Amino acid sequence: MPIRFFTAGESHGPGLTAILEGMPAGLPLTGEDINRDLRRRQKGYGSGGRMQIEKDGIIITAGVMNGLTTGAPIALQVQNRDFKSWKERDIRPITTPRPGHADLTGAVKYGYRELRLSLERASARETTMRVAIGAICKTFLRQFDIAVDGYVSQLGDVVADLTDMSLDERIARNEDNDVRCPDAAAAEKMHTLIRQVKIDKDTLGGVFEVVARGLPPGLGSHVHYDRKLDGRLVGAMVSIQAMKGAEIGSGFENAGKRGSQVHDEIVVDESGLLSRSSNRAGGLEGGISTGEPVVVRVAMKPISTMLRGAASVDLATGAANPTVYERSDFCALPRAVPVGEAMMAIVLADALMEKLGGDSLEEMKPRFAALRGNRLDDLPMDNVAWRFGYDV
Ligand code: EPS
Repeated sequence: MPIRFFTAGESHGPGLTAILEGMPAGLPLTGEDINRDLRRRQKGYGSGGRMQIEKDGIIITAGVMNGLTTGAPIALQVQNRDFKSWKERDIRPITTPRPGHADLTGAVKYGYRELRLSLERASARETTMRVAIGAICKTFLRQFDIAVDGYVSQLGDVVADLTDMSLDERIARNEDNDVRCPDAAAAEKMHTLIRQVKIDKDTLGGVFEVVARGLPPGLGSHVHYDRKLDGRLVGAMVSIQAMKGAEIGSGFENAGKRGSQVHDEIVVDESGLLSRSSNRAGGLEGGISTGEPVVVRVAMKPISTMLRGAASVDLATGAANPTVYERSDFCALPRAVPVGEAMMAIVLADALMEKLGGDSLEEMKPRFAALRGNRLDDLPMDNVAWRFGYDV
């Protein structure tokens, strides 16, 4: 894989760190390219108090000189402002695990004698660095006119009506309101639902969609499981904290239909360009991009930290005990959209680099321009009989 990255850091520790390796040399990159998405990740109705404390801003300490990437690993840091209120404090132990969080599973795995040790690293605070790395990958993809965006399509039981809205329109409206939903009427209902859930001391999840436009055909591969772009995208999405499902295009809806109602017909225009009359495959066939927009839908569970508490067991006493509330979000779905975009950008930048090779943007640009496309001219067929030719 051309791209590798690591993140490190605890939710309430001094800060977060990341290293991204594999970016080519010569990519113009500023802190603002990253901060724009960091700000988007901090904005969204349904957040708890933490987002008022943090003001995430990137510090780049390696791999970018004079405004251009050098091809060396890029090192990134973000400070946790909240750390100053934890620094000098004796920290109360947590011994009652929250169902749905990593409290119990982390303690079983690592032998922790205090559950905060799981919480600190399992926290979605870590997504700050995924967004930072994703923003660099988006900057790389923009060099090839590839855009990655997202929006909320369902929050709790409120489903947006997007049937008559083009992808371009959905994306143009994704920042119109504080729940990132392009359907204004649904957005209002979502807002009301979050307000109610706060009163009820409960939490909410939902569904968001991430879309890549401008991706060339031919990225990924059908030849092996770990090179399939659909598998890589779904894996990346469910690796995000609280994501429990992901589908390509209308995957689950397609499952209930007949083949004739599902598959995207291939048509050719007078210039010899092949295209599709629909995109139910979500831009991927055989684990390879088709050239249509890549669409991934992601299901987020409601956050497991609930103000009302949940039935659990105090591991220190062995007695049934409801969970104790730790400050958290009521609904983080709108803020998860930039995180999903980031993971998609990372996977697609990786797949594009795999296809192009090269160590600098200068080398990659002409290779991109020469890629085979969806044109009859690009696809000469021999149309003659042949043999397998194996000597067995
Ligand atoms: C989180 C709990 C909350 C969220 C946090 C994720 O943090 P705190 O307990 O400090 O209020 O706000 O998200 C972030 C800090 C962030 O930057 O997104 C959790 O338990 O996952």
